[in-house]
Amino acid sequence: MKKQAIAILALVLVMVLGTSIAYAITIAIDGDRDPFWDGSGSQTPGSIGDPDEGGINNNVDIQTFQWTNDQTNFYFLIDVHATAPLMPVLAPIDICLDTDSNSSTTIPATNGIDRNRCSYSTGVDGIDTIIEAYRLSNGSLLVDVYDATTDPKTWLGAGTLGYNPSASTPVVEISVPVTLLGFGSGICPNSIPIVVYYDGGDTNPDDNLPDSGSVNISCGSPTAVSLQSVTAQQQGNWTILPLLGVVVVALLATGIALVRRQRA
Ligand SMILES: [Ca+2]
Ligand SMILES: [Ca+2]
Ligand SMILES: [Ca+2]
Ligand SMILES: [Ca+2]
Repeated sequence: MKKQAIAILALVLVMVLGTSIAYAITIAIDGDRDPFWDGSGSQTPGSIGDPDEGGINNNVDIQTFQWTNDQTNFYFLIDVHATAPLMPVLAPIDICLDTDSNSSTTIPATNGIDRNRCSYSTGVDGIDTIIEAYRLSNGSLLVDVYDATTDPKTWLGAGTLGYNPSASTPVVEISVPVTLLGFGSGICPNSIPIVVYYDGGDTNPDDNLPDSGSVNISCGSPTAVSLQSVTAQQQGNWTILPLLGVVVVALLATGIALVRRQRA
């Protein structure tokens, strides 16, 4: 193969790889911080910080809360004021949302535990949905999504929890289908009041983000993130198949060009 043809093929490969990286964004829910959490592919995750509280052990002390979404899922990240987060067995992380911005759809007064976790003591009202992430002693990682306006809460469905203290950049990652939050099909609020609760197991006090009031997160445009998925395998399919197709076309084109030159 001539040098020119090799150079053209290399250029095509670089262009294809660059295009794939720009659009095939995957946040793997594996407890390891993906670089996409710093922004990539036309999406910039929301981010809010929380102080290092002296009375809270740093491995259960929220430092950063981040979020982003695509058409299918909401993605959340929690980092702590320590090298790695700790999730003791059955000690949950709760993400409490006011999905309808309506204070009358809220946690009943009879459910004191969730009212307390969702920071009701400091004036937050209107929480109607709770995303609860926790792990079992057998190693299972679970995310339950609840309608919190009933007592007991009504289970709506499951999300995905990523927790791995041995990861190279350990964080807690959570994904939840937007449909479980009542979003999707054109319903995507600009503002969703939210409170995060991190239970440290036997460590008291627990951390709330914020300490009072609520953080507004945006569901944003349903196309804020393109082609995200929660598994590396799907990214491989999306990235490699089109790449193989373009490489085959490029090789054929190069071959035809060489044959034509030899004949000429
Ligand atoms: Ca990850
Ligand atoms: Ca602390
Ligand atoms: Ca904190
Ligand atoms: Ca509400």
